[in-house]
Amino acid sequence: MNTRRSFLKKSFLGSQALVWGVPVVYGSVVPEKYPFVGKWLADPEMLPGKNAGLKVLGERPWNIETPPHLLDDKVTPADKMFVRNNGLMPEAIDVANWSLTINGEAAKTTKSYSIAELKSKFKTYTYQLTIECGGNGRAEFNPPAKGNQWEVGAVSCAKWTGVRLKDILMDVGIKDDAVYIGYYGKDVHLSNDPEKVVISRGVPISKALEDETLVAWAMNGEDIPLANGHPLRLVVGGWPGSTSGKWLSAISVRNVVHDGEKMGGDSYRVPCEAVAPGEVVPDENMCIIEGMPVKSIITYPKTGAMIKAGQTLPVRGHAWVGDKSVKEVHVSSDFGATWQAASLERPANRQAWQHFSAELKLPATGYYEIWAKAKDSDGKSQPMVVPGWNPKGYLNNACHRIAVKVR
Ligand SMILES: Nc1nc2c(c(=O)[nH]1)N[C@H]1C(S)=C(S)[C@@H](COP(=O)(O)O)O[C@H]1N2
Ligand SMILES: [Mo]
Repeated sequence: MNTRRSFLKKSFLGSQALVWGVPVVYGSVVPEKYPFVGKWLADPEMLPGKNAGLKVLGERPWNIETPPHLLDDKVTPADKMFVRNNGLMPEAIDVANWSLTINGEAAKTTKSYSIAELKSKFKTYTYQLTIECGGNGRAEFNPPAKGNQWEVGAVSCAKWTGVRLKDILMDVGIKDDAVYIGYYGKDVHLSNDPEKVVISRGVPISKALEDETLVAWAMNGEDIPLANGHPLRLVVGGWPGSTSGKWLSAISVRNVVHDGEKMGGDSYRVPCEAVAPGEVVPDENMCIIEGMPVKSIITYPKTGAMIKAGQTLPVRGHAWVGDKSVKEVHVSSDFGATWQAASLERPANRQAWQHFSAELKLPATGYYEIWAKAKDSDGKSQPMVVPGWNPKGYLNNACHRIAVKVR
């Protein structure tokens, strides 16, 4: 880990000898400030353990999305998990001395726990939990919304192991006026100013007390990857990813709606009532995003696949929805004129995505689009078109479409 980290550091400093984290083979030939053509195209493997096929949207801070065909696993492996950082990852993490402090005006007392204490004091649970960035799908909004231009791959569903936040909060004791929790993490502000908080979001106390809301130290049975929050993170399944605080060091129990960094303004908030695209929305008409809307992705085949004529095409993917469950998934190969029911599996547990699969008959050679559409347990479907424009481009749950060619 240490060598990887000093290696990372060199490339962050923009050393002319390294591009994409590797030496420039003929580097001695070029002048000192030579602007390397490939400079801006970071290599996802510069982050320890990440897959070379991921798409880097930015490297300061790191923002990396997973192309849908790399999300084909039922349980997202560490190397294929997207990364959404708002600041710089903490360095020199000392797991033995890491602590989680519970405080806040609605906590009966202030208490700190080491990771070893969390493990020994409370019962351990493992849940598979969907984490989707609130801005997943932002790239499709028009007028465009500022921010990382996520396509469909800012979503993951790994197996998280830890203790229930509820058990910790019960051990500390919460007052009757507790309405919200807010997290704090150990990442560093882009300005390097230690006084500045990168992000400090939270959820209502009712969500914090759900069985599946975890303080986790492991993912898929191993240490959490550094970029995904090692050594401790909050995991709030089904809500915007921004509520799942990484590098977790404190949780405040609040008697007001948490007012931490990125809880107000346009951050993770959308117009309470629909607005015209591009409209300026007054602050008091903005509402905090809660459970994520129903959505699905096609993870097989890969868009652009060439298929031999006369075969049926297996199609598969996942569907998910914030606090409900997915009831149905349908697929279409004729631009939505007809829809075929996919077979849909039950989730591993609440707030885990559900796998779907179907066999499609594609009658002639030529170009096809495969569309998928999920419906939740309240009867709400994904829209065919990009829904509800909002200033920061959140909550695009439009149907995923891929293209294939039969020849
Ligand atoms: N401390 C901290 N926690 C954080 C963030 C961050 O920048 N710092 N980003 C949030 C956002 S916006 C998302 S979508 C998820 C992404 O989780 P991942 O990077 O593990 O995929 O982490 C959330 N937790
Ligand atoms: Mo996010």
